[in-house]
Amino acid sequence: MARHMAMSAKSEGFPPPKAAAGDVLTRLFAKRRPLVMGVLNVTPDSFSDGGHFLDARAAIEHARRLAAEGADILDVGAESTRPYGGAVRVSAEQERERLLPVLAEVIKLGIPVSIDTMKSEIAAWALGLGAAIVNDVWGLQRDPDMAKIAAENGASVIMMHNRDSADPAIDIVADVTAFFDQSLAIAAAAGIPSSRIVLDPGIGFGKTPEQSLACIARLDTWRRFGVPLLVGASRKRFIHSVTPSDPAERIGGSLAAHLLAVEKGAAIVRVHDVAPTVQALAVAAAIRSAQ
Ligand code: HH2
Repeated sequence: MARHMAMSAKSEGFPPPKAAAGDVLTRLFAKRRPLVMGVLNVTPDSFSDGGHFLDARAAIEHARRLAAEGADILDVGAESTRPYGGAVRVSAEQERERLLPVLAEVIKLGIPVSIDTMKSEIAAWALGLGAAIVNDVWGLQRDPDMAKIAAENGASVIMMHNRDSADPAIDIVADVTAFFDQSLAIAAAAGIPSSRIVLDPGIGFGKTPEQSLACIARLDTWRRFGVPLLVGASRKRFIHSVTPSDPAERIGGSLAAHLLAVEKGAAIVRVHDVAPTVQALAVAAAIRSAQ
């Protein structure tokens, strides 16, 4: 899109290191600007948009809208991760049933699709349909077959930090770093090349609001891993801790968080509100290149 062209190749964190030819990430990063991943939750209970897109027609329509608004990647999930507790685990069968009428249609839109799942069997099925990326909110550390499935299918993987519960007493940056070390070791052992890896500190997952803020503020710490970083701050509760607001009213906070994340090295932002994010990133890039 024309507005994307205003974005500067000099944006922080670009080009991301070590991408091999042929990988979906390589093709995406050839755009030489931060990427916008649009969220499609085919769930009844997601924290900010649960129930909106459980109907297949509504879900496909929403995916079209995200694409038209400039999403670079569509992240499709059918089990709420419920970062704030109260998650209702769904069986693989239920997850597949929700995805079945939606996923292939979304893939047909021609934009790379990531599958947001904690289950290797769902990942394998989605990759078979043509999804290109596995988004694992447990960083390959929960389902023992996840790394193997990603490796065998030549998929890219988003490895997100997570904890069963928040502990305000810990050094969250050290905890995330140790988790990334472990996830990277699992990926390497399975034969996933670093050109197919994205790391994500998991904003809101097993973190106090203060720890989520710290993960964005200190994002540049994890540049040393030499792989692209993703931040998903969209509508999350830490925004409410700064300015009390319902999830749908957190767009301003989400934009602030994602712009600062990009300044600190995020190569991908995961958002519900694609159009305002694309605009904010384009304006920020135009200002940067006008200096
Ligand atoms: N956040 C959510 C879900 N998946 N994946 C990555 N990589 N990073 C994130 O920050 C992330 C994620 C939570 O947001 P949402 O999908 O809107 O909610 P829910 O999990 O309740 O469906």
